[in-house]
Amino acid sequence: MYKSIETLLVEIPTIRPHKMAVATMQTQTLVLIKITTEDGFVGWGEATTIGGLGYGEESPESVQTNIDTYFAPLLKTLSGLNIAQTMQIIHRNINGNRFAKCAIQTALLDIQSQRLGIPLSELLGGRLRDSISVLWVLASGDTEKDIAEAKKMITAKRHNIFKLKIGSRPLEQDIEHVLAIKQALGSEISIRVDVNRAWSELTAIKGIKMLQDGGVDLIEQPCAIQNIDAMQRLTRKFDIAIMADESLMGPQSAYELAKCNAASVFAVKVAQSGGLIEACEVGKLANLAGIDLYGGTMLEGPVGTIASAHVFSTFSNLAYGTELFGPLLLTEQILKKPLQYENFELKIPTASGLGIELDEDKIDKLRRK
Ligand code: MUC
Ligand code: MG
Repeated sequence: MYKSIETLLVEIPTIRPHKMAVATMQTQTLVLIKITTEDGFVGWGEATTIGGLGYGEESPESVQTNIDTYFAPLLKTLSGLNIAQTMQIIHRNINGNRFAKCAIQTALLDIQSQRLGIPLSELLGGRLRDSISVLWVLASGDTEKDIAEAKKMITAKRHNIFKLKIGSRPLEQDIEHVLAIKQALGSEISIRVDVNRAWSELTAIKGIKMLQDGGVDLIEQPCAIQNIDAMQRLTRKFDIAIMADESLMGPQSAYELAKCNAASVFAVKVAQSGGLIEACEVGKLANLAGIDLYGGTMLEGPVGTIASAHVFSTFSNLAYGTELFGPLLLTEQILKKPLQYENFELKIPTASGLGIELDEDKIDKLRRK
């Protein structure tokens, strides 16, 4: 049934350095998987991460090695099974590796929805919207450059919500930077910050107080991944939204976080969740627990971005929008027709499957040989 299972590492420079507490990116390495079936269907998936091993537990190289060595041979023995049965056997045989599992599941869902002639969102229960709002991340590291970048985005109707990456500088400098941007853009523009787990609880208490008073709307992952107790205390202490990102690693951790009220918003990421179906489960769990949702990114290229968009289109509550801007941070496009960003939103394709067409010549030029 599966004729070939290929993995590709595609190197694309970013439009500017992207500075985060965990890494500074100048290039993104897209991790793509292409599955071709004997009867001529081609499905794509993506397992891109950020900063090598700086962000997640899987690196581009480890995903490629693990898919080529373990996943692909196993998958080739599983012909005739549906996606649920296939993923169950994969889970029984392979521990961890959420990013790789997500990429494989995405490609299988792409194939199945093409086979059925429906957009992938319909296989996940059905979309509630045809487009989703997308914010932009200001991370040049320079306050004036960030303000100019934001103003350009607002004028072009590309983005009107901004997330600022902080945590790598002393607290006072970070706060000054954020509040200067908030003041320059005005009260209408929503400003959020992502600390990428850089603060201790005490620093977080000081920082969040100042940011809340300055009109910032949301604090993302202030403390360490495992420090759920601190997240819980901060969520209780402040009115401002506290969002779990790195701490949220799929349905089980969504349950743990929800159970102890350790966040008021969840940043759902398909790869961190371990798959598109699991990301939907996280969304459902958040709904039941009264936690708001935000559509996160691992700064994927167009495959992971549009797969995420299909998932987020099914969420009944997407109160904080999404950050699906990954392809816009890259200097090269790898689709025959680029994703449609307009009026501050990303359009979700209506064609079957993921609804995108890869430019394989371009990919071949950019891939690591
Ligand atoms: C993160 O921590 O949210 C998402 C957008 C961005 O700039 O970095 C990522 C990771
Ligand atoms: Mg984050």
